[in-house]
Amino acid sequence: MADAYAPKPQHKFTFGLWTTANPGRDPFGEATRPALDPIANIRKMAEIGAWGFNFHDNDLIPFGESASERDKIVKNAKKAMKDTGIVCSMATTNLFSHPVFKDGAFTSNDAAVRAFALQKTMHAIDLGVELGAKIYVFWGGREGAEVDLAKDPIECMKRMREAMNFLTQYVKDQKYDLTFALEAKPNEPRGDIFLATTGNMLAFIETLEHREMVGVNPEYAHETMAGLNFTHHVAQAIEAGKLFHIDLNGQKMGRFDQDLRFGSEDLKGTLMLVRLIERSGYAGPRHFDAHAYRTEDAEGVWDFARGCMRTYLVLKEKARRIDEDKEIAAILKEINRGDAKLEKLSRSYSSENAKKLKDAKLDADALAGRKLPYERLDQLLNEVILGVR
Ligand code: GCO
Ligand code: MN
Ligand code: MN
Repeated sequence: MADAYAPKPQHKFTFGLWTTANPGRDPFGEATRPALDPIANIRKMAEIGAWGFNFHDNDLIPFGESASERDKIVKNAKKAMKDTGIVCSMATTNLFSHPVFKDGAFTSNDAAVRAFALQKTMHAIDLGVELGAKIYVFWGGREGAEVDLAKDPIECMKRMREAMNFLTQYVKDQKYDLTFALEAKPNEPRGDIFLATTGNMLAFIETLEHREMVGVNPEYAHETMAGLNFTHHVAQAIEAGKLFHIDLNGQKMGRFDQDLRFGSEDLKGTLMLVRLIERSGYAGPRHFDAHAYRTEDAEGVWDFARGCMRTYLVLKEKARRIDEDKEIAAILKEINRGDAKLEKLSRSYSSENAKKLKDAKLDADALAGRKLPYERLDQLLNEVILGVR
């Protein structure tokens, strides 16, 4: 569809190799689609207008593959990139599929498993950098517990910190141009996952040795599973200068991790998210971490992928309309009431300001009576979404 909503590399859309290669397997049923070769996957992403692809080490190189086979696959990936212009924007480690990680990776109670996780991650970082990745994501799917007695949660925080300090130093030593983005999730596959929300991650990052190299990779589905407002979490990350990457998808609140097509649920919330991202100056990838319904066949996967990008661009256009709407602007102006005299006193502390503020005449009843026309505001927003405004 070559119209105003056709995705182009400049939009910086990316997909994980695991997203479009998802074969439709779930805990109750086998795959419903054939396996997709990673090189064909990369080429197809480029063809439909994606700017980049992301991958877990084992999405590209099967676990335990020989060095010569690894080099062959890397060569083919580089050729696909050269032929199509697609870039590798992010890489990550699969620290969840192999049974060795059944009780965690960096937070495992077993020192040898923790060492193996570091070793695997260093190799995967080398691979990501070789393909040009500038961002490295950490999603600790197995870093959690079902039996709290078995895992000391304070010790697990310390182990996680040790791993991050070790790996940031490794990146510095290698002189790699790479930053880390930590991705939170409340549960699944573990009963509870440590560092459950983006807010937890932001606090944890401040305790790291090379915190300037580490930001977050919030995912729409993950905060939504926990019943939280995803846009607010992204906003906090932006304000802290820590939005390094983002995982976009769709999710019904409070359910299992559904990883639905972007915009397939909560269009209004999703629009607020796109508006936030676009107004923030965030220049990183718009990554879709989602997959096609299990009911789709191999071809339907690409309807899913096209749908994610198209919906993003439509919502971006809707966001522009909202910001150009005169009635909406008038209401926003009305409710954002400045007061130069009072703000001079309240915006920064001095003993003199404090004293003046304590004596200031502020009529709470009069303030409470000020108009806040949110019914009208939200209706206008709905009408933009519904396409009648
Ligand atoms: C999930 C996660 C993963 C990660 C991916 C990259 O819930 O399965 O979102 O898809 O994003 O492993 O680290
Ligand atoms: Mn997810
Ligand atoms: Mn994700």
